[in-house]
Amino acid sequence: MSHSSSEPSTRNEHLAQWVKEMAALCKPDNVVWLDGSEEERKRLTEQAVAEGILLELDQKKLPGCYYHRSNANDVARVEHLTFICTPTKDEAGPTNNWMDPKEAYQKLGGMFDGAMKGRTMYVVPYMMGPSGSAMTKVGIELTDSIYVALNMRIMTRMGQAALDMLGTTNDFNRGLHSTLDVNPDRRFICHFPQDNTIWSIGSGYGGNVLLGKKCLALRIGSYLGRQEGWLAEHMLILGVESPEGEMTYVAAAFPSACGKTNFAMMIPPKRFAGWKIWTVGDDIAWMRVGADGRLWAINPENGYFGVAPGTSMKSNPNAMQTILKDTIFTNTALTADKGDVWWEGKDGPVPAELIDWKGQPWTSKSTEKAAHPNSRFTAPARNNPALSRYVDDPNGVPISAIIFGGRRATTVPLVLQSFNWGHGIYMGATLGSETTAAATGKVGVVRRDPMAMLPFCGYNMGDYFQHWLRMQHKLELPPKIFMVNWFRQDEAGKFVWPGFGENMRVLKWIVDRARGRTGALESVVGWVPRSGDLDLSGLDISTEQVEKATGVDYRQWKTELESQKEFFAQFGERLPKSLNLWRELLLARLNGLGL
Ligand code: GTP
Ligand code: SPV
Ligand code: MN
Repeated sequence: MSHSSSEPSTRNEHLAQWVKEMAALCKPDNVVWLDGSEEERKRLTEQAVAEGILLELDQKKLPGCYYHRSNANDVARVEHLTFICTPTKDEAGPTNNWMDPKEAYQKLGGMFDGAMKGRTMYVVPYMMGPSGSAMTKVGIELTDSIYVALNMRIMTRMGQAALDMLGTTNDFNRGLHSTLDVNPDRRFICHFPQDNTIWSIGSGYGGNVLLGKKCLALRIGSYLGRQEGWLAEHMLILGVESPEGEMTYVAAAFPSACGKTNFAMMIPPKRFAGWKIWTVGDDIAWMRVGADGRLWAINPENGYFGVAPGTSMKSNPNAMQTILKDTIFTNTALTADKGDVWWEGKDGPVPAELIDWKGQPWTSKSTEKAAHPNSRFTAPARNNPALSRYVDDPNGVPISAIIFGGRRATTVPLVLQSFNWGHGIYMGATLGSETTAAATGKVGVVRRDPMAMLPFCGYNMGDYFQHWLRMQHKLELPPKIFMVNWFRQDEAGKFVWPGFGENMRVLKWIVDRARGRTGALESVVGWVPRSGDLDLSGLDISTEQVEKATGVDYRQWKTELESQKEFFAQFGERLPKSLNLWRELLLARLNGLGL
C-alpha cells in the first residue's frame, strides 16, 4: 500500500491504529487525510470534475456550485437496510432492524475486504457541534467517495479543528464507508452503539453515507444522549424575534420531507412586519438541561442537506439565497445548457427542455418528473441570510417551545397545545405522518413516527419514551409542547392551509402561549386557539377554510386514538405506562361525549 504525501497532523495513537486497521481491511491504493483547507477543497473538486463525479455549473451565475447524479438505484435512505447492532435484539427494540454485532462485523467485514482496491481512502475528521462546546462530538469518517468527502466538508465542521479537539483521546466515532459497487444487494448501514462505530456500505447517497448526520447525530447520538442525560432529536431550531427585539427559541420535529428546512428559514408575511425568524438548525437538535433549569439546544451540523423540489422564491427565499454559491446539487434536473439546475416547483416557467435526474433528455410534455422528488442541495449554513448569530455559541439557545408535526390529510388540526409535559410526550410518541420520498418505499401511507425519530432512534423506542419523560425531572422550566399540521386537505385533495411564510401566524400563537400571554380553548384532545386568537389579517382565506384547517373532529380523533393501540402494544413492558393511560383517558373522555 502506497501512502500519499498527506499525513495526519495528529499524534493520536488510537486514531492512527484504527485507520491502519481499516486500510489493511479495505486495501485502498492510498490514504489521504483531509485538513479542511480551501486548497484541499479546490483540489478535490477539480479531481471530482475530472472524474465526472461532479459537473461544474455556470460559475458566473452559481459560483462554487456543482451538480451530481447518484446511481438511479440509490436515491434515498434505505430503512430496510439500516441496522442497530446491539448485543441483544431487545435493546434495539421492535421499531429497528437488528443484527448481532459479531455477525454484522463479519458480514460487512467480508464486503469491506479489498473494497477500496484501486481507490483512495479519505480520512475525514469532523466535529458535530461548535468548537469549544461541551456537547460537541468528534467523528472520523473513512470513505472512498470524494463526493462524500466534499459533502461532509459542507455539512460538518471538518478538518484539522476536529483533530485538535480530539487531541490524544480515544473518544471519537469510528465511521467506515465504501460505495463498493452501489448494489442494493450489498447495501447495509450498520450502527454499533456500544462501540461508537458506524459501518456503511453499498450506497453513495445522503443519510446513508454522510455519517455525521443521521447515523452519528441521531442514531448513535440518541444512544449516547440516554446514557449521558440529554436528547438527540430530528428537530429544527429557530429563533423568533419580535419587533421589540424579544427572542424566543423553538425546536420542531417533523418527519423527513415534512417542512423543517422551510419552517427554519421562514420569512414572515407582510402583516408581521418587524418580526424576524433566525435559523439555528434545519434538521437536528442536541438538547440538554442548563444550569438555569431550561432546555438548551445546539445544532450539531454546519450546512443544509435540503429537499430541492418545491423550493422557490415564493416558498423559501432564504433557501434560494443560500444555494446561490458553494452548493452541491444532487439528482435535480439540469438545464439544457448544463449551466444551471431545475426542479419541480422552482420559480419561472417550466423549461421546454431539460436533462432529467437520470441524465436523459426531458421535455415539458414528459409525464416523468425532471428532478427526483428526493433531490437535494448541500449548502453551507453561513450562506443563509437568516442565520442566527448563536449557531457557534457553545451553550446553544434556550428552548421555550417544542413542536411535533406530521403530514396528515385529516384529523390533526393546524395547531394543538398539550395539557402538560406528559401529554406533550404522548403527542410526540403518537405522531403520525404520511411517508415521503426521503426514504425508499411506498409514499403517502400514514405511519406512526414518534417524535419524527422512527428511522433514527438508536435503541429501544420504549426506553426512548421513558428517557423523554424522565427529562422533566431535571427541567425546572420545561418548554411547552405543541402539535401542528400544515398538510390538512379538503375533499378535492387540496391543502387547506397556505403554509410556508403563513405558518408565522401559528408560530406567533405558539410563542404567546409559551410565554403565557394568550388564552386558548380547551378541547378534549388539547388546547386550541379561540376564534380570533390566530392573527389572520391580510390572509386571503375564507372562514370556512380556516375552520377546515383548525377544526377538531372528535369522530376522527376517536379513530386516531383507537389506531394508536396497536402501535403502543408492540413495546410491551417497555412502554411507559403513562403513555397508554393518556390514550385511554382521552378515548374515555371522547366516548363520554356520547358521539
Ligand atoms: P428532511 O430534510 O427530509 O428532514 O425534510 P424537511 O423536514 O426539512 O422538509 P422540507 O422543509 O425540505 O420540506 C419538504 C417538502 O414539504 C417540500 O417539498 C416543501 O415544499 C413542502 N412543505 C414545506 N413546508 C410546507 C408547508 O407549510 N405547506 C405545504 N403544503 N408544504 C410544505
Ligand atoms: C431525512 O431524510 O430526514 C434527511 C435527508 O434529512 S437524509 O440526510 O438523507 O437523511
Ligand atoms: Mn431530516
